Amino acid sequence: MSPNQGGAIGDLFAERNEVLADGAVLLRGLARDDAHDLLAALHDIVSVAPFRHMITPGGYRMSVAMTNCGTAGWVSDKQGYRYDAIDPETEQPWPSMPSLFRNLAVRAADEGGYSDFEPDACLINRYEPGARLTLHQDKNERDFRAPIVSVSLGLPATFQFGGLRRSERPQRYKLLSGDVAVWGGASRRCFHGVAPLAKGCDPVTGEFRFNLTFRKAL
Ligand code: MD3
Ligand code: FE
Repeated sequence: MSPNQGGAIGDLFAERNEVLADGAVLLRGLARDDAHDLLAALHDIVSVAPFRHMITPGGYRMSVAMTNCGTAGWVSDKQGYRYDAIDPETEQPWPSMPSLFRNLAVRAADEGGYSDFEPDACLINRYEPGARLTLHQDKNERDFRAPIVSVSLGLPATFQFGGLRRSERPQRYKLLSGDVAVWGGASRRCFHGVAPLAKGCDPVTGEFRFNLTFRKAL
């Protein structure tokens, strides 16, 4: 079902959902009840593939710490950005994607109007106070027809959602723990970023914000 075809209150496309742009929907609180279980699964992943601060091609250390699960993981170093089946730190494959993760991503894509989403990559971002992601486009994936599903956990963040040019002033959205966004269609190539995280304490994640982004990378 397309997000634009919501009918009466209580319809499949719940009232809490918000269309952000052509192809982009925010499913507020979709993962709220799963927060504890998602974090437990995340701890298992991190025990195999620890968080690390990657280096950008320009030589800067990213303020956001990252790891991955799934067949493909997003990596950055002085050579550039790419997806790799092997974790460069452990020289082992990334941990497999837990079914709890996959099922949530597929359900969210479905609710956002994208059936048959087959994510093979899950990038896990960890924000501490002050950490941010400057405006960028996601363009390392092979096929832009598949959407990206993002799940926010823990401390709130201000998400910046711009247009197809960096110069367009972004809209700002507050993302809370359990919020899930689906980005596809025309919104897939939009510039976006995350403002520096404010200090706080979340009952599940403590002093961090985590973001899971599910992609079909290969
Ligand atoms: C809009 N992560 O890892 S996810 C990223 O909260 C990234 O950690 C952010 O951007 C985070 O690349 C935001 C939301 C998101 C993801 C992909 C998009 C928004 C998007 C692609 C196109 C447009
Ligand atoms: Fe991104």
